[in-house]
Amino acid sequence: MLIRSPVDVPPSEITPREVYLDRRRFMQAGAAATLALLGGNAAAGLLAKPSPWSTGEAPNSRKDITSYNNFYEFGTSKSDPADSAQTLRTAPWSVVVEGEAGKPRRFAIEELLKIAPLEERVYRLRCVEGWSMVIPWVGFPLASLLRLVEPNSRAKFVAFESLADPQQMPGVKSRVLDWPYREGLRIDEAMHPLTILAVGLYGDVLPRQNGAPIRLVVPWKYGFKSIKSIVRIRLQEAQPVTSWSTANPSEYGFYSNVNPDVDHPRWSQATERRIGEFFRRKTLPFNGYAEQVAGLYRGMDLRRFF
Ligand SMILES: Nc1nc2c(c(=O)[nH]1)N[C@H]1C(S)=C(S)[C@@H](COP(=O)(O)O)O[C@H]1N2
Ligand SMILES: [Mo]
Repeated sequence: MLIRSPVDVPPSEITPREVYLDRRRFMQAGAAATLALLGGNAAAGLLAKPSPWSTGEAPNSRKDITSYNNFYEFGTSKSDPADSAQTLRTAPWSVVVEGEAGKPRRFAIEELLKIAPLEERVYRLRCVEGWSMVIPWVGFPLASLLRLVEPNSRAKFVAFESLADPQQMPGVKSRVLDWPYREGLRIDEAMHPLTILAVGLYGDVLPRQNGAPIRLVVPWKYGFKSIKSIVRIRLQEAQPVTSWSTANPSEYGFYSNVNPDVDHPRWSQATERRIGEFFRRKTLPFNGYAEQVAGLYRGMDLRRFF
């Protein structure tokens, strides 16, 4: 057997040790996550690289993040999702990516976990109700998935749908919203590097109440844009119909960018209460992400396009 000594190997063929170890750890993490998803509950670490897009702010506790939730498919009170979502079957799971694309197809969750290296993104989340949290998500850019299906020139918007199974989701039997939960983004918002699909938080697979096994996170918009437990993503020419603007068009617009200057008709949006804190703090334009995203809306009247 011929064994090449290191000096014979051209430098371009040598994988730096760090990169190699990293790659191996990512593969192991992917396998562990798949097992956890298949097994339903097993706690398994999701290895994620820290991302430069993270805020330096201290995250909320795992307890806060997993016990104070909005997920109306499981009821409308903050404790309902943690209590009732444990019946959600997260495996098998797949997401259809269809519409105005050259290569539309269905992706199994196992494939989605491998689309791009997983990153830890510590993001602020501002709910339209006036509270906020800081959450250490694990995910990857939505753009990485969309590029795989090759959007065509008619793909101006992206529509998203959650699972709506009354067998697993008791809230779907009620009429609070028109199911399935629907959301949408303009294509440039969807392709923005801050927009991620989250598959975990605090280094573990996503708890069911937070939208397992895969949910959207758009940190500069009100929390309701960050749709949970996604089963369908459609590229389309028309602006998508969304659950909240259908339920109440004067209160919830399509854009829903966090904006302290545009009040909700029934309450001010100027301040927020960070869960775990006592005093309210000022809400920042675009939830503090103005530097990164304000350019997407240049020339638009943000009172009209709220
Ligand atoms: N499918 C679905 N997605 C949803 C919701 C919902 O009721 N159903 N609630 C939204 C709202 S109002 C908020 S504030 C966030 C909350 O996410 P979290 O519970 O993980 O903090 O999820 C959003 N995504
Ligand atoms: Mo929300």
